[in-house]
Amino acid sequence: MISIPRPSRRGLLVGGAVGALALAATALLPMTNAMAATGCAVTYTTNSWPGGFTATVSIKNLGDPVNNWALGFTFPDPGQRVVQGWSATYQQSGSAVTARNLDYNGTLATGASTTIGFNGSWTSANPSPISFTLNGTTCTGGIVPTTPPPTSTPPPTAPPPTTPPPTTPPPTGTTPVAINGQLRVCGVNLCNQYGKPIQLRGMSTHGLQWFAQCYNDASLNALADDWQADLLRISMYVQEQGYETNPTGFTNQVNTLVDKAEARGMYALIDFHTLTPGDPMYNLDRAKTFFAAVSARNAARKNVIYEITNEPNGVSWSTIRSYAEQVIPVIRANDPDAVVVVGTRGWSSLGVSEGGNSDEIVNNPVRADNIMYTFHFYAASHRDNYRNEVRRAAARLPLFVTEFGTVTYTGDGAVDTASSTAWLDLLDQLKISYANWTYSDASEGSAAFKPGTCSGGTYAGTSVLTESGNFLRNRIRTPDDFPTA
Ligand code: IDC
Repeated sequence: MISIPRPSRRGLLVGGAVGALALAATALLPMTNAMAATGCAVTYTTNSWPGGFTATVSIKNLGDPVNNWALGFTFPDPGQRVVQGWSATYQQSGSAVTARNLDYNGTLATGASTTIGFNGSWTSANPSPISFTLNGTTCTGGIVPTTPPPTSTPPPTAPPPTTPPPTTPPPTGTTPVAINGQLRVCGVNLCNQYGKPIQLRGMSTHGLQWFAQCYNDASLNALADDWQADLLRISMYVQEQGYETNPTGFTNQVNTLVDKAEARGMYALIDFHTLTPGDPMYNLDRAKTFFAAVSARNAARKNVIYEITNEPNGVSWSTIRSYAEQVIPVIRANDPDAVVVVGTRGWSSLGVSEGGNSDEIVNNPVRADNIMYTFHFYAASHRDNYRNEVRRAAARLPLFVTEFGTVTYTGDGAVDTASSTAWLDLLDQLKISYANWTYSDASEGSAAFKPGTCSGGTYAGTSVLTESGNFLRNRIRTPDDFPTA
């Protein structure tokens, strides 16, 4: 099928023993994959700032067509790490990195290229790798490390995610999950099955231990159909009469709501709602047990996102990070492709409420891919300085507003319409997904329904809504922007 000689084969022949052996074998036997000729060229470009960098890696296949590939390279400096990748899955062991194709870019014809990338961190120096392998064969077709000297400031924005060609047939349904399918993080965005950045807009339950009566078929129909919501956050408190008092019962309750969301085409964000105590390590064993159960049970579902700790407080970022690095593998073992959201310091304020900022995360990110970081705000309490930090962080970290209120951080008080509008305009502009606290009839300003609503049967329309509920329904039911090509 492939004629000899051709430039790619010549490239291969100078490539060394493995390629030469493979080619010799093809002269005697019919071509099979096991003896396919191999060869590759890699371009590695970085954009670097103190402590961090973005790498763009272009891979060209100079050998026979491949259906799956693994790109290997070694960082020259021991302080270099892959933090967050896109268009491939990354594994790092010591300084050795392996990037493996995703479904859409696994097939590389002879002469075809694909581009992948990642955000990285470095400590003392950030030299480019000097050698790459494709499916085990050293790439001799040219390595072009083009690394300009570090600049003094990070780039203003993260690189655009690469946009894979659609490999999925057009959606047959019109619900958020039917259109977007399995989500994944690409660059700093949440992307759909077409690799396009999207924003999910939805509501958070109140504590399931108190407001279970608010989550039934009628109320979830209203959320999906009348509100046109994309997302249900399922807030399972751990303390305050929550999970710790009945692990099996609360796990089942969460799973039932995952199913109700799925049946209506909504994403389900499973919130392990830690609050007091603020140290997530207090609940580490419970978190492992809970997430092992829900990730095994929901592995095949495309609508599940895991939020592993709600609002860490009074605890260092390095402790939160260590918690995340122990809980994420438990989820990945069962559900390897699901997005995981990690809480941040100071009640998920990116550190701001405890005097810090997002640099602590950028400089010391969680060592896992396909993750996002949590930001929470209450519009009447948190204003410009918080918005400025979100604007700054969003260029460098994938953010998810898993909870926010239109009122003060107590969950009560008057709706601050001006600040809430400024916040949601910013989140829309940055395509940051959000869930509002709360889809409940609690007697507090943050609740969407008037007290007593959940003892009746009507949830749709505006007559049952509070001022906060009306505001959110108006924001959420505007048309979504879910690109499919
Ligand atoms: C509040 C509830 C309130 C409850 C309290 C303690 O609105 O009814 O008594 O928790 O459980 C958060 C938390 C969230 C809080 C919310 C408002 O994630 O649990 O809910 N809030 O105070 N962080 C900032 C504000």
